[in-house]
Amino acid sequence: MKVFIQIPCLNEAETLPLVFETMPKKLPGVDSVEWLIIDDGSTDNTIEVAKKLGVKHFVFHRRTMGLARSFRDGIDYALKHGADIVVNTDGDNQYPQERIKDLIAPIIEGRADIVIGDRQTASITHFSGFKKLMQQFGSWVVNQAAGTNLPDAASGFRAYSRSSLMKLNIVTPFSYCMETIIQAGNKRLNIESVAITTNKKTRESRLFKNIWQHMAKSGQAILRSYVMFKPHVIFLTLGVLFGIAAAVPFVRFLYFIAIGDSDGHLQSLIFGSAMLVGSLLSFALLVIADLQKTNRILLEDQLERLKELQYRDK
Ligand SMILES: Nc1nc2c(ncn2[C@@H]2O[C@H](COP(=O)(O)OP(=O)(O)O)[C@@H](O)[C@H]2O)c(=O)[nH]1
Ligand SMILES: [Mg+2]
Repeated sequence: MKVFIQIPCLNEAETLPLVFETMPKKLPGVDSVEWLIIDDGSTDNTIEVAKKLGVKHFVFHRRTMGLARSFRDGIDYALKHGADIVVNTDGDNQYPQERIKDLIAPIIEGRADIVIGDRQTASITHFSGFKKLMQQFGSWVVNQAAGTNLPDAASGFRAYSRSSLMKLNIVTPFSYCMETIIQAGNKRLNIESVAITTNKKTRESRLFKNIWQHMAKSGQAILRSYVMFKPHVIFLTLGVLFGIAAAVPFVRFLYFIAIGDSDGHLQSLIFGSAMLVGSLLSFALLVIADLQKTNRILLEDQLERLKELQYRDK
């Protein structure tokens, strides 16, 4: 059993030593623990610091390519080097590395495919009330899309089994956290949560300037996942709403004709027609999205087989 612990880093020279203070060298039930840094074009001495701390595995990006891409490249490296489990933690010492043993336990015991460290956001003191509310709402939306019941969908502190990584494909450039849950849920992987307490904040988030940007980007990622995995939720709802908005003025128009008041009321007819077009378009999009979904499933099946071949005997 080989575990890779990966840390995506963008200029983390200052906080990496803190992270490695609690980084496990050995784990119960594991033969070898490997540390992997994905350097996303750092301009400080992250790499030298990591080497001094004993890191042997690196993935380098000459230019910053973003967190999702870094995550993907880290996974690729780990699978190529025979990882049975990949753990992800952050370079800002936000997560308690000493709890990695609890993250991997459900996978080793064969109960779970993915384990997520639940930050218990309701009790984080440096989160504002609004941020806590939004975290809960975001998790709820993700759970709806994934058919899961996870308390903390945005946590990056996670363990993935090798087989789950063969099935997951990250396509959004940005928020892979929500996307992986929605994909995993729809692919019927078993996701568990482990309650953790986060460490003291070392610095502001570099991924988001403020909570609004965070919400906009997360919203985008969630919406895209919905269109991919649950297109009927969006297009059927839109189609029905537009349909109702069309029916009401049409009925009104017919009613006036029926009572002999055929004078005008053209506005109802025009508005109703526009709504009807909207409704028909939504249903047409639903058919297209459904066909695309079939294509995606076939493609993903191929990809999984390809990965199994590519990483075989590794
Ligand atoms: N690869 C990559 N990693 C990043 C980037 N921005 C932040 N990170 C890393 O992602 C992790 C989380 O970043 P952080 O700023 O703490 O965001 P938070 O999750 O909102 O707290 C850290 O390990 C960072 O080094 C980026 O643009 N590219
Ligand atoms: Mg952080």
